[in-house]
Amino acid sequence: MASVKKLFLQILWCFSLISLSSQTRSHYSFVVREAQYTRLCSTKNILTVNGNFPGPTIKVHRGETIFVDVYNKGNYNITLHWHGVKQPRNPWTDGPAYITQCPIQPGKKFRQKLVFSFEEGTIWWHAHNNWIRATVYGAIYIYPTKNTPLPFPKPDAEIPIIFGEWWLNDVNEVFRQSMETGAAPNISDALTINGQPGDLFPCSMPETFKLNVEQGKTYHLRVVNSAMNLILFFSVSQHNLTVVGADGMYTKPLTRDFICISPGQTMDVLLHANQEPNHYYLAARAYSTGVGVAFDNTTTTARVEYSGNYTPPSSPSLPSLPDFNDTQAAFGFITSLRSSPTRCPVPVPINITTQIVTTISVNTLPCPNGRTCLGPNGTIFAASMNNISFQIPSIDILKAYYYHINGVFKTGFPRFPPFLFNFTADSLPLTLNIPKQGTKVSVLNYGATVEIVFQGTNIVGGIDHPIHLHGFSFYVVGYGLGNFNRSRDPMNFNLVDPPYVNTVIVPINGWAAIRFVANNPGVWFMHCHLERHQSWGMDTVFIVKNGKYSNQTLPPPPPDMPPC
Ligand SMILES: *[C@@H]1O[C@H](CO)[C@@H](O)[C@H](O)[C@H]1NC(C)=O
Ligand SMILES: *[C@@H]1O[C@H](CO)[C@@H](O)[C@H](O)[C@H]1NC(C)=O
Ligand SMILES: *[C@@H]1O[C@H](CO)[C@@H](O)[C@H](O)[C@H]1NC(C)=O
Ligand SMILES: *[C@@H]1O[C@H](CO)[C@@H](O)[C@H](O)[C@H]1NC(C)=O
Ligand SMILES: *[C@@H]1O[C@H](CO)[C@@H](O)[C@H](O)[C@H]1NC(C)=O
Ligand SMILES: *[C@@H]1O[C@H](CO)[C@@H](O)[C@H](O)[C@H]1NC(C)=O
Ligand SMILES: *[C@@H]1O[C@H](CO)[C@@H](O)[C@H](O)[C@H]1NC(C)=O
Ligand SMILES: *[C@@H]1O[C@H](CO)[C@@H](O)[C@H](O)[C@H]1NC(C)=O
Ligand SMILES: *[C@@H]1O[C@H](CO)[C@@H](O)[C@H](O)[C@H]1NC(C)=O
Ligand SMILES: *[C@@H]1O[C@H](CO)[C@@H](O)[C@H](O)[C@H]1NC(C)=O
Ligand SMILES: *[C@@H]1O[C@H](CO)[C@@H](O)[C@H](O)[C@H]1NC(C)=O
Ligand SMILES: [Cu+2]
Repeated sequence: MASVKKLFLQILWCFSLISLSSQTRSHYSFVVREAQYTRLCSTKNILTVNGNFPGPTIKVHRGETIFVDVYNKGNYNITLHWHGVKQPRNPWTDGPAYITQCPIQPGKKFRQKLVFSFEEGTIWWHAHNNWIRATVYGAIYIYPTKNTPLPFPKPDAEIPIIFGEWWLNDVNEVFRQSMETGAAPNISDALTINGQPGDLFPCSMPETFKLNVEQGKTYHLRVVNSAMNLILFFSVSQHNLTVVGADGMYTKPLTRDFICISPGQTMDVLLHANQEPNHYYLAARAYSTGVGVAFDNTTTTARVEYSGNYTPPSSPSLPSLPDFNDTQAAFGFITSLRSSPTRCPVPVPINITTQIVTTISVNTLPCPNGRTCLGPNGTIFAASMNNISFQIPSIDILKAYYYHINGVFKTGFPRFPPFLFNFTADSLPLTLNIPKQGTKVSVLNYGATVEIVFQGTNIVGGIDHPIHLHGFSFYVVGYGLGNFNRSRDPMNFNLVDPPYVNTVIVPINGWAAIRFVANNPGVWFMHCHLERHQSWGMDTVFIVKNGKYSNQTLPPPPPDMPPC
């Protein structure tokens, strides 16, 4: 009898384990294919994963390793990137095309391993070649390890808030056309929340995303900015937002009435439903500072709808958002984010072995003979880091590095700007506009402590740039306006509780400084997450050499790496 009871209890225990972990999975199938979607009264085919837009949510616990089988059943080359997953010793399935892999061609398949380590909270995944990511993206939820509590009161429910951009025309055609003409790509026709533009757009009201809330409860918003080219402000009418995580790392709680988030950034945000039962708008629109730079100036909305007996207004009030060019509002928020460094895998690096200062610039290239170019003054738009406009090679850099294939890339990315001038002067000589072109990488020793200062410039035109690094999170130790001054600015660095993130917004007319430990061997892309700047060459690559021990060494590639 006792043993039967024990068996029964054991079975019960197994079931409870299953139900606890049933929301997470260790294997996913992602089928990339076209599907028909209607937005703004017009229907078109877009690339999706499993027919969903946004794509499926990956749910894991901290520290797990999972596999995603990616089938390409569309008509385009594709690669998928797991944004914010550090992938220790596993650049092979990181995803950026021609950096760590050749694309998965139509009809082909690639099994991608996702190695989660210290990430917790919310990150995301997206396509990483050309402009495919415009419709191919989704969220990644990372729960704490079993039996570890959250560092904030357990929310009553979790809700994705995934921002995107929608083009009425085929977005791949928008990209192709801009590459052909050298002009800036056409701006989007709508911003979206979870794929929906919201009530302010024609034909959109019935499908507007709704957050159904109960007064007194707390909601965990898993916020992802997967827009292509826009930093965003967002806010909920008459409610505060409390940020408790950013880029897959919990932060000290930060309560504000609006949030500023760039493409590539993710945030865990608590919304307390503490107002009168009613309908309220959640809204987002652009933060865009480039003088004369066209941008999608529309507002996307979702509705927060309280349960209860009341008559909702026919149109709830919109939250007030900062002006589109309010840098003070944006950076007032951005510079208030703080980590709890005890949660982070490495302390803030104090002794720096590798110092890098790089300009980040928009540029122009002369129009080749016989072509008509539609960039400024008949040129072609380009962009650069330290005056090198990155050229994507035709074999991936990781393969070339691992198998010693010559001629794919060059080492010696400059550690300092090749030419010093007043980077943030109001107007600069046109002779500075034209960058060099090349595929230059920085080689780092294993364990190097690296500091990078990103210096914005006003060449062609200044704007804020969200810079994203693959393979690492980094501490943002400082921001400033004007030209970075080595003898003055480091004295004000925050080496106590700087945010630990994977994307940093470099302010217009200013700079930002980051620090990280190069403890992840492999090939790692770094680029502006405004997609047009990435396409124009505001990119570079780090190669981190192997360390002494076998656990600090790049393993061989998986057997099914896509060929070029
Ligand atoms: C881009 O915009 C231009 C000007 O409005 C228009 O002529 C062109 O057709 C657009 N291209 C695409 C791909 O939408
Ligand atoms: C938002 O937070 C501010 C500052 O903490 C507080 O004064 C205000 O009452 C809060 N508003 C709401 C709606 O909770
Ligand atoms: C953006 O749109 C608003 C409202 O439609 C308008 O008042 C404002 O002038 C626009 N701003 C820019 C920079 O286009
Ligand atoms: C923002 O743009 C408006 C014009 O729309 C301009 O009047 C204002 O000076 C700008 N503000 C900043 C901080 O650049
Ligand atoms: C930094 O270097 C100094 C001098 O070499 C050394 O005394 C100190 O312990 C180092 N600090 C860290 C955190 O490694
Ligand atoms: C650089 O240009 C800015 C904007 O014109 C000006 O305010 C600043 O004084 C200049 N800095 C130097 C070092 O010349
Ligand atoms: C970049 O390099 C080109 C070619 O050497 C040069 O003409 C240009 O002035 C440089 N620009 C900057 C900002 O260093
Ligand atoms: C285009 O030409 C005008 C007139 O020479 C100049 O003021 C402007 O800076 C140029 N723009 C670019 C991006 O070359
Ligand atoms: C850098 O800062 C130092 C110390 O404040 C100052 O003496 C120096 O003039 C500054 N350099 C520039 C180029 O502004
Ligand atoms: C790797 O092995 C070395 C030596 O056994 C050990 O000190 C280190 O902590 C291990 N882990 C990593 C990530 O280097
Ligand atoms: C797809 O990728 C393959 C392998 O790199 C390449 O040869 C081919 O040109 C690509 N196709 C397109 C349409 O870009
Ligand atoms: Cu940029």
